[in-house]
Amino acid sequence: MDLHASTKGVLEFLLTPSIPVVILGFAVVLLFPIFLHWFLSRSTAYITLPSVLVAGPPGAGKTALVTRLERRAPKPASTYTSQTTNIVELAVNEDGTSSYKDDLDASGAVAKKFLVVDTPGHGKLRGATLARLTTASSTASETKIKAIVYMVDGAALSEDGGLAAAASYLYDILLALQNRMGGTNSSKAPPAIPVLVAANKADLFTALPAALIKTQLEAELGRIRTTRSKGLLSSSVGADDVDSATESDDWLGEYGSKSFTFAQMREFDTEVEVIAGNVVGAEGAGPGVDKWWTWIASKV
Ligand SMILES: Nc1nc2c(ncn2[C@@H]2O[C@H](COP(=O)(O)OP(=O)(O)OP(=O)(O)O)[C@@H](O)[C@H]2O)c(=O)[nH]1
Ligand SMILES: [Mg+2]
Repeated sequence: MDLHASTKGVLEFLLTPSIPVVILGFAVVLLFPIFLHWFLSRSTAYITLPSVLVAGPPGAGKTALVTRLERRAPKPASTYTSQTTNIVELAVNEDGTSSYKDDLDASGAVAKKFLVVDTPGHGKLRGATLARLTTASSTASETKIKAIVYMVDGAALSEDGGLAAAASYLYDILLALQNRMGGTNSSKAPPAIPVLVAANKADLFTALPAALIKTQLEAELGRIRTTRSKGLLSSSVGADDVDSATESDDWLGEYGSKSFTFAQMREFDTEVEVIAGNVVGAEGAGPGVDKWWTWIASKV
């Protein structure tokens, strides 16, 4: 009886038009979408795994590397020119010490899962890869790119056009990272994305050592920088018309510096490291992929 009376009281209160009830109704109507948004954005952030972007000119060995890591086998799958992005899920143990050959699922160890994104190297398909870098800055909950592996064919750099092809794509990527750090007007900078230049095919005797690849790439990036800035000047009516802000937007590294070095990217919170290795080749013919794996494992 008592319960009956109290429910009746509550019902009566709710159904009588009164200020508190109207306010309560408005609060529910207004707060529900906000709560729903908070709930949904929280759950998507949870399922987005950290990812590592593998980019580089065609034929560098990106797909070979990704399939070798995915299969945990010494031999990669036979590859062909990639036309689409291929994403694989990999895992490393909590302290990042497990080898890519370890099957963490089988051993039941606690593993950090992450994605490796193999992108096509063809010039016409690079837009999507570069767009991933610029969208990563706009909202934090989107693709969580933790690192970039930029692959080059260490034996093709000395060939005709090999160095130019390797450097021009790298220029675009580094410039995207630089603008991403400098281009935000919010005080909070986006998380830094380090770059590994993976000098591949070290098993071939024509492959250059990592230190030489580093200086050659730096020199070529410096040349590209000069060429592009001259293009900017001559395409405008007069030098005075050049908006200095847009000009420095296209200038990689320390503005006005004579030669480019990867160390200049530190100003934009971007570490660049060059490590040689090889995906295929006989045991002992080269350093293999272990150093690259260790680098990747330390960044995810
Ligand atoms: N000798 C040698 N050859 C390699 C090595 N890694 C990859 N290759 C070969 O290089 C060729 C190109 O490799 P892919 O993995 O298809 O190159 P990619 O970077 O994915 O190229 P795109 O998909 O066109 O951008 C293949 O024939 C590989 O077998 C290596 O470490 N040493
Ligand atoms: Mg490929």
